[in-house]
Amino acid sequence: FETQYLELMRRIWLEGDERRDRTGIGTRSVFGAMLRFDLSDGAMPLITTKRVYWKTATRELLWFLTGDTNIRPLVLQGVKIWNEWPHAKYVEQTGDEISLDDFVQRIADDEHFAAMWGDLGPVYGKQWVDWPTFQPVKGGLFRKGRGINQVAEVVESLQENPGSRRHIIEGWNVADVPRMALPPCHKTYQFHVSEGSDGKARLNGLLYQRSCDVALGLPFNLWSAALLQRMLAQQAGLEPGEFVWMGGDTHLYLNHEHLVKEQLSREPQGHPRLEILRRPATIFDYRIEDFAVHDYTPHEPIKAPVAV
Ligand code: THF
Repeated sequence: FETQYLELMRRIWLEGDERRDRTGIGTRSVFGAMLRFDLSDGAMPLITTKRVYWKTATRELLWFLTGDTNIRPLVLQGVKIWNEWPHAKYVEQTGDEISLDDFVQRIADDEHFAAMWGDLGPVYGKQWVDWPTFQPVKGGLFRKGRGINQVAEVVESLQENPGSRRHIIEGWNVADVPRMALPPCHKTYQFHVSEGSDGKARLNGLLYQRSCDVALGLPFNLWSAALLQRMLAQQAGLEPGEFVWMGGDTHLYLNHEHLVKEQLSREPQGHPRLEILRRPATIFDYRIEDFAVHDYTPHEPIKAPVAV
């Protein structure tokens, strides 16, 4: 599997179109890409040619499942991956040239400040578990309805109607996109139940990602999507099946050249496996301690700046 990832990286670097992007850094990019991975026997698409902080990605996924969109709970757990966006917005809107570190410290120390400046808008968490609805009332007015918990509905539909082609979790809320700090990249998840050769029902998953930072984001996104699939399989009483990843604009940032060169010089090593240590009552009750990774002996981390 990892060979597919490295091959994609090589192809983008050598053959990708060079284009200017929203962040001003510039990318090389291909449009349309696919990776496939078999999750049976605990196998996970965890990259070994650099160390991937799978616990960080797991904390992020658990935070999505709480429905929260404020970075404070992540900051309090030492997860830094969303800090740049609220910081940039704060500096832009107030003219206060506070450093990123000082800003993040203030988010941790000051609950009121965090409520004002730590929110990313109605991003993943909100759409996944509380997609806003409106009901028409008299006179062309609308009243706020109860939000839709797409994740709970998928768990239910997997159990009640496994053969359905509608097991979908969608992040791209067209009406809400303008209010998001960043529109969703990993935007559509589809799940699918098939019968394995052993006669057991297997849960397959597909993630469609509209835009993909192959060096920094993709290792996180692969882990998180496969983890969500494993959790859903456990909840629905299914065996983990195949995981398929599809990318739209699939790119490498030009300032990630050192990472690309270094990573392409390395060989994958070992076959990491994920063990889920207990079966929580619902999909919303998992904790970080529930996950153990075995046989993960990656190469050294490779640092690279995130484009904001
Ligand atoms: N924007 C860009 N330009 N790239 C992304 O990968 C990305 N995301 C999320 C939203 N916007 C994005 C944020 N996710 C890292 C990892 C994931 C992120 C953002 C940053 C990162 O810096 N990883 C480092 C350090 C990890 C750590 O400190 O724990 C790494 O080496 O992996 C993709 O969805």
